[in-house]
Amino acid sequence: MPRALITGITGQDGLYLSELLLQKGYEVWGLIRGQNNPKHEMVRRTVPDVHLLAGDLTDLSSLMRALTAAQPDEVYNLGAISYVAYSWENAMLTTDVTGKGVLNMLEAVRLHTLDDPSRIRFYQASSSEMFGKVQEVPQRESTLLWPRSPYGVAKVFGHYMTINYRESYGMHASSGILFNHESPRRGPEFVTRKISQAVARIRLGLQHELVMGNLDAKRDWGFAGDYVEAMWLMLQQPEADDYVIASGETHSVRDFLVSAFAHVGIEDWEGYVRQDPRFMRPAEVDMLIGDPSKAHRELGWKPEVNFETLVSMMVENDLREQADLAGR
Ligand code: NAP
Ligand code: F7E
Repeated sequence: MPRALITGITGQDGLYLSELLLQKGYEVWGLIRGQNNPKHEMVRRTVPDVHLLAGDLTDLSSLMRALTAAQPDEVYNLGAISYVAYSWENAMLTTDVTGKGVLNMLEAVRLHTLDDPSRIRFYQASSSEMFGKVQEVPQRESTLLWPRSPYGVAKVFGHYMTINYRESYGMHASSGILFNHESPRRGPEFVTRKISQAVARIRLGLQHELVMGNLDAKRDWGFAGDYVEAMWLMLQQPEADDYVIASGETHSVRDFLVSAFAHVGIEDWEGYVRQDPRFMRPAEVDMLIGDPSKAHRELGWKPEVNFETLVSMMVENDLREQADLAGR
């Protein structure tokens, strides 16, 4: 039975990846931070077969202890401060967790496998935010990186550190450059879930206004359930490498709004939406669109859920969830 250790187990991707690996017959271990993490129970309920370990990406010795306990064949480093807007307000913390946390995890794996550094396969959750002010359209593995936020800068550090450990120590360390991926499990601070929740509440008469930031930003959105499959595929390759994982389509935030409101039969959506500078960013990533052809070719990976299906899935989920919460 192969064994996997996942950091960021309480997050969107951690849950989907745990389910995928359990289905594949893995023994799954998850790292959870804090002395009384409020998401502990949610993880227990959602993926009861996952073994949970205490640890924090900023604490190297906790990562070493986790490796000793889990004895993994594969490590998926998904833990991060991942909310871009928050990263300006907490740039140093973001650097410590999202950037230096990767170095801590790589170093823990290296020290744990001194006999054979390729014994553990390592996945780093890199991000399309690294492309920032895009230097090429569409973005591919070779596109020059130009991050636009403390989060993006921290991810660039983690990305190059992963490549450096692969080149320096012969580690099987891969970096997945994943474009935005969403789901009903997406945190409500991210724009897609903020919209799907608000649209559901407006339809149910529980909310009357949605306050937004920049509606012109464009993103290449996919479904998280499809994207975790790509993480696993990367670690099954004989050689470690870097891969762009994207849908190859781009849509604006406005497109997402139109589609979400249309799903509940509201066409005159503009009457419900107000923009506020509070949600504008000091530096915006205007447009992202990925070229996933290397992943198609070498991993045989293709996403199954398209944009419209993703929007419907999220709005339908929130209609049910919000109705339940309102006791309807
Ligand atoms: P998420 O839902 O925000 O989950 C982040 C996870 O990191 C949570 O489990 C969080 O734990 C954990 N974490 C935060 N600080 C930590 C620390 N100091 N030590 C250990 N764990 C810590 O993110 P996601 O959407 O699942 O994304 C997974 C990874 O992919 C992240 O690295 C993200 O940056 C990256 N990524 C995401 C996307 C996307 O579109 N979703 C795209 C590209 C890359 P708590 O619950 O305790 O806070
Ligand atoms: O913003 C605009 C905002 O916060 C998307 C993370 O998973 O994907 C995610 O980062 C766009 C931006 O995601 C609001 O300005 C407008 O242009 O949903 P988001 P993100 O910043 O793209 C990347 C790939 C990651 O790696 C990150 O971890 O939407 N926008 N109005 C808004 N965004 C938010 N959050 N809230 C608004 O009201």
